[in-house]
Amino acid sequence: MFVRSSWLLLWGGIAWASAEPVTLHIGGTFPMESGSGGWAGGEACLPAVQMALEDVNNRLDILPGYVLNMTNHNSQCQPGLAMQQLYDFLYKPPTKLMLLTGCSPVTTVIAEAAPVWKLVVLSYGGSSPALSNRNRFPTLFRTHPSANMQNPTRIHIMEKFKWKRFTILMSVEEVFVTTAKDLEAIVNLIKALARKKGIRVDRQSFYGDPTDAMKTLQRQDARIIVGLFYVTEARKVLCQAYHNGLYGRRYVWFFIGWYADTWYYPPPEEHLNCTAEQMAAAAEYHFTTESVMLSRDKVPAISDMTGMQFQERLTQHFQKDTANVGGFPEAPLAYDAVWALALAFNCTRNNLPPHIRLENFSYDNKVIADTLFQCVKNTSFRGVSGKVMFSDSGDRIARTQIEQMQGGKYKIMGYYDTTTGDLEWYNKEQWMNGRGPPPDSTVIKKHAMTVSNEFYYPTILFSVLGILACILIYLFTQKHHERLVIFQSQPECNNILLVGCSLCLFSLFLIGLPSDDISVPESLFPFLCHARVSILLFGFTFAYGSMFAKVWIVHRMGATENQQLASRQKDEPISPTKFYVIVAALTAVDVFVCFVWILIDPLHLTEQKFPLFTPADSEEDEMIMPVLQQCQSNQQEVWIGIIMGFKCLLLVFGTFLSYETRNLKLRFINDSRFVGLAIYNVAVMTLVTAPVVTLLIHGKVDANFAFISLTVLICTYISVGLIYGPKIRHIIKVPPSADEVQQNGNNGPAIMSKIDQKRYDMLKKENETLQKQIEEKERKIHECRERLEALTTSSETDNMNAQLLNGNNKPLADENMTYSTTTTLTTTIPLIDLQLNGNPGQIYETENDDDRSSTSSDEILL
Ligand code: ABU
Repeated sequence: MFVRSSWLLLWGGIAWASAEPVTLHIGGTFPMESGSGGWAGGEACLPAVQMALEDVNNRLDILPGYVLNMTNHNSQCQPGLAMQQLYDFLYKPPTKLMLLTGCSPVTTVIAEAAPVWKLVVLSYGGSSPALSNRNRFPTLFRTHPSANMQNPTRIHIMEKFKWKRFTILMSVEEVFVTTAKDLEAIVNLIKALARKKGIRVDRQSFYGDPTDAMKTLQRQDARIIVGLFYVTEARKVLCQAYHNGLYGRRYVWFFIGWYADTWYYPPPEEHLNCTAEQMAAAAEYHFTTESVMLSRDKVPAISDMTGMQFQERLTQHFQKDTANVGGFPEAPLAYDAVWALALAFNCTRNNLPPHIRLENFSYDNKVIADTLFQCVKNTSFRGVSGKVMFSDSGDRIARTQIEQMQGGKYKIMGYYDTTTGDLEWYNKEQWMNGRGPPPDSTVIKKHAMTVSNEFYYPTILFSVLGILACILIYLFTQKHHERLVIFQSQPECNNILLVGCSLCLFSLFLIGLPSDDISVPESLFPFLCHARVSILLFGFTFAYGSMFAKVWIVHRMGATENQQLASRQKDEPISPTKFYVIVAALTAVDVFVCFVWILIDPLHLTEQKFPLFTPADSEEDEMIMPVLQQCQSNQQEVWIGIIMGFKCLLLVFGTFLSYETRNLKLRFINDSRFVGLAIYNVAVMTLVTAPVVTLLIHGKVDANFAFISLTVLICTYISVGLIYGPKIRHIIKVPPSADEVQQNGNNGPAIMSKIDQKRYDMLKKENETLQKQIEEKERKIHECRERLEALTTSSETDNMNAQLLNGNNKPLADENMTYSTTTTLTTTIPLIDLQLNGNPGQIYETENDDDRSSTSSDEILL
């Protein structure tokens, strides 16, 4: 049985071998040159197809009894020409069973028309994503992967080098338009999924001449550019890139990877305005992406060759370096396309009904066409380009290879597997100047305009000294609180002044932030804003309010209509509560305004941007944008107006009160004149600083800070100095005992008003005059006494006495009446003051009026 079967098989084989093989005809278009632009892949793909036909025809197990024959045309990658060639295929016998096409524009027109003649089209060189449309191209299959395959790879590389912005520069061909759209769609999808929010893609297109598009790229400051065009246009773009300076350290170009290795050398017939060196310089460090088209597998393909063996065999067809052979990278695809076609024929032959033969195909034979379509669709084999199988849309699935030009040679950087999303990266990339990947756009670095250290630290030093001085003064006055100069100066009120000044000085720490050395996190900025305003505001209110309270009270007492009451009050202690009430009232206004402000229109960080400038010492592509960080409310002007208005009113009113009370002095506000001086100082400084800071030097950080700091420092130092300086000096110079005498005797020069001084001088003068009068009277008395003594001792004494007793006794009685002891007269002196107060001129009038003088003396003595 076995012997009989073997015999029959052998006999059949001999019979088949001896029979004339049936020829199956196919048509092929090959772009042997790129014409006005396109892919000239036929140069290598045609020999590869011929090699495949030869190999298939030599195989006994594939299409036994058949030979494949191909009629081919040079399409020049021109769709119009290809249409004419299609008619040739169709209307010139023999009937073609299938068509092989290369170059997308040609594949597009042929694959769109072929279904009319029930023809299956197999493309070895059509990369256009548009070709994946089954409705438009119902009978198209391709061994060439879609150009879309590179898009996920490109995005992955962008992410790897942290490029968020890139520009597509493309030629207006459907293959590139659809590729660009697919790339944009991926970017939009990424954006939608929020994986990379900032990613942005722009597109520039051109037809034939890229000059204008290149200028636009330059204007747009494009740095990462994905080029989608055929090689002829690629050379034009590169030349323009050279002339427009769009190459070098700051730029990264992505080109299509299937150009020949030396594609950038300008062919003389293209008349490019660039030398080979210029083109090489512009091409350096660009990247390419292309689907892997040659299997590196050691396992032989269906043709019994590995990918490498195929390449070696094909290389022998060319006399020149294969790097310059058009379509050499795609040749494995063309070779595998023939094998796919042969296997599909084989499959169709086996699957046709017995009465229908493959060679009987006609352009209206639906059965053969459908069977052939199904067979191509189900094709699966190991080719020299890798595993060959087709998706539902007729596309080939393949890995992507990434290369970079380094020193004029392409180096493999890695591979990307679209199906798994894995990037195999060899970290061999190089960058101009070796500084890593360039940024995707001019890096604009924000530079916060901060207070310079030269201003900040000295201010802080003086602030600290001021605060320390306030603390020491407080301790000093506490220690000497029993001294009248302190006790009678409303120390509680002065302590509020010290607290206020310390707060004002402390606010300078915050107003100077951020400084060169100290930055403030953005999250803390609102807090800083409110702290600055509140501390300065309350500091001012405490310090100025305490001084204002003093002049206010002095003025009120000085202006009292009942002068007698006022003069009595002048020497009475004043309750500190009065001062507290005034300061508390002013503080309450601040608290209310601050509270409402923070509640309804809080301060927040705003950034005022200033013109960009290029740093002098930077080699990188960066510009500096000065940014002024400000505390801002939506209704800032309103709030500033309310606060400034109130404070200005207080300052002006305080100045007026100080002027009004300049000559008044209360014993228990012994420093009111110094307070007045301090108020003048604060008013002048503040009323000058406020408009200068808000209007003239706004935006000048250092000047602004310097002005505010100087004002605060001068105001606080002078106020504290004026109010405490004399007191400290007095306490140090005058011992406490002398202090008492001075206070009680009312003769302390430091604490006597002008009016008191005048009165004191007048009284002194009057006292002297009275002294003289008394001396004169005593002298007269003395004379009278002497005369009296003399009379009593003489002999005539009796006679005289008789005379006197008879008719002249009145004068003697008067003399006796005016007689008084020395003691009595001396006691009279201080009492003259009282007489002066009642009627100052009286004393002088009574000099020759003994009666009234004695009456007066009697009254005083009583
Ligand atoms: N790899 C060559 C593709 C040519 C084209 O799609 O037109």
